[in-house]
Amino acid sequence: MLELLQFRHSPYNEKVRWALDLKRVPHQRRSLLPGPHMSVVKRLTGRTTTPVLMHDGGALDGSAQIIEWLEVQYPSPALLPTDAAQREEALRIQRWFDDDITPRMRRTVLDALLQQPSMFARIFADGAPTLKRWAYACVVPLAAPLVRKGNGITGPESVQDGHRAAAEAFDFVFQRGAATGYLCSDAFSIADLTAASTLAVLVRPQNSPMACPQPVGRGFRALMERYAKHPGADWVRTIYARHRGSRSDFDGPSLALA
Ligand SMILES: N[C@@H](CCC(=O)N[C@@H](CS)C(=O)NCC(=O)O)C(=O)O
Repeated sequence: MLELLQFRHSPYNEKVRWALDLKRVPHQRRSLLPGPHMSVVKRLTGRTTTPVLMHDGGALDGSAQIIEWLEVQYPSPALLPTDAAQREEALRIQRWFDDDITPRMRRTVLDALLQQPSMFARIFADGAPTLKRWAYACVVPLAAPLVRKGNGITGPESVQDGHRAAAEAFDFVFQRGAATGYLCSDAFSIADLTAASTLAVLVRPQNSPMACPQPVGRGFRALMERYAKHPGADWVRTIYARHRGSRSDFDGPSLALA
């Protein structure tokens, strides 16, 4: 049985959950807490990033690499266009989000969450046993400077840069999605899945795994409201409604789907 080691709220983890769900791949999910995850993940991959997919005794990390592997093992439905030029373009959009837009936006999101460490703890420890949630909420304020440093939150300029990345991405999906509803060709692909997973962190589509525990803190609410009326946010909601389904369960819907 495949096992996904995940953070519950993370664009890269959402990408892989979404691909697994779409392809109806039987698997289990284990939610890790940022921080304590490090020793677990490093032992498996030599790095500390999630998602990690455990398969046949091996461990794969990197959302793009995991999805590439899934695409070979579980080809249907395909996430890559068959046309070579369109496939190259879909992969280029994925790389742009993975390597540029998402890490920049993440600084702004984490900065807003860390203004209220209890909110950060609640989002990431959502679903954990009470005692674990409580212990995590005690540790997060102490670990906040490390989280900032590890994610490149060096001051107001890095937060502003995240806003520039978000604006660029929302404009892009609105403009590129205008003709067919999709970013590449006229069908859903890895480009849409990647862009929507990243922007879902700000849009928080209802009835999806990326909706967060309510109520959200004031700083984070202000951040969500800043982009809620952007037409690109409508694109994200539409893609979620059409292609994500309403699986708000982080912990193993695929077992039920198998
Ligand atoms: N390029 C990687 C990035 C993964 C990544 O940055 N994951 C974050 C969560 S959003 C993480 O696990 N951070 C914790 C760490 O780096 O220790 C991917 O596509 O999977």
